Amino acid sequence: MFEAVLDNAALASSIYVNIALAGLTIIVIAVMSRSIHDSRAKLITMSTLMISVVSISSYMGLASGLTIDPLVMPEGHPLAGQEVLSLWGRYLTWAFSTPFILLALGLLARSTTDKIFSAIVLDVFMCLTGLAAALTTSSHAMRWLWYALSTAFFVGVLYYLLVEWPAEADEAGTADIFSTLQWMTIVLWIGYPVVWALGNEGLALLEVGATSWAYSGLDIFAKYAFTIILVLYVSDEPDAVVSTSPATA
Ligand code: RET
Repeated sequence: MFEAVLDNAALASSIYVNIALAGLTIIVIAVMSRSIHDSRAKLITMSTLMISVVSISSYMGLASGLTIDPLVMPEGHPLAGQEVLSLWGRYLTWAFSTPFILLALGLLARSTTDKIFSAIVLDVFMCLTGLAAALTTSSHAMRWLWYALSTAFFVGVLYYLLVEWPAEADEAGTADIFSTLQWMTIVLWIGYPVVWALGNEGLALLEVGATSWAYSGLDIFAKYAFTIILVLYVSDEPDAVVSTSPATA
């Protein structure tokens, strides 16, 4: 599958641009983290750094063709009987990268361990059932049933982002930065199921290169821009993010 990627300029660029940006983000954050000393502020920073560590590995998997396969679509799919290129490694590796986004947001809101844990479990299963939707070739209906299950888990994640964590961020004194990152996350994350539905694996309105670029574009903002915004805030080490809680300080 390595050649199949190189032969398609849109597909190849959507992958290589992200390898470069993930690498750059890792270097920038690693350098910035040297001047952050509080352990809690550092944990938030390291959590965001891990997003790019997973991302560069994920895109290497795609670039090498290791996590891409041609799948024959079942009856009922717009491309039934034809081979569709599935970049299934994306869905698998989201299960490792998105928890770090939620961990960073949960820590920023000073949420409790049980809530962060629940949001992350729902998120991991959202990604894994999304992977199942992409890999199911036995039945078209089953592909969309997996999609529906994944969406149900996503609604659970949105509950934490929209209801639980904003209230906690308010109390913690991080409401301003939290609401910026919260809305960025909500809007961008809703883009992923939309791209899946419109992309070559769903309704096939977009071909493989356009589908991949749509995910890559979302990734650039949901991962690297998110990371930079959060670490710029944390690097000031404001009272609201350091180890001693504002209430006991
Ligand atoms: C899928 C398809 C099935 C339905 C839903 C999905 C949601 C995916 C999301 C992905 C977010 C990914 C991010 C990656 C950054 O590393 C699996 C596309 C609901 C929300 C932020």
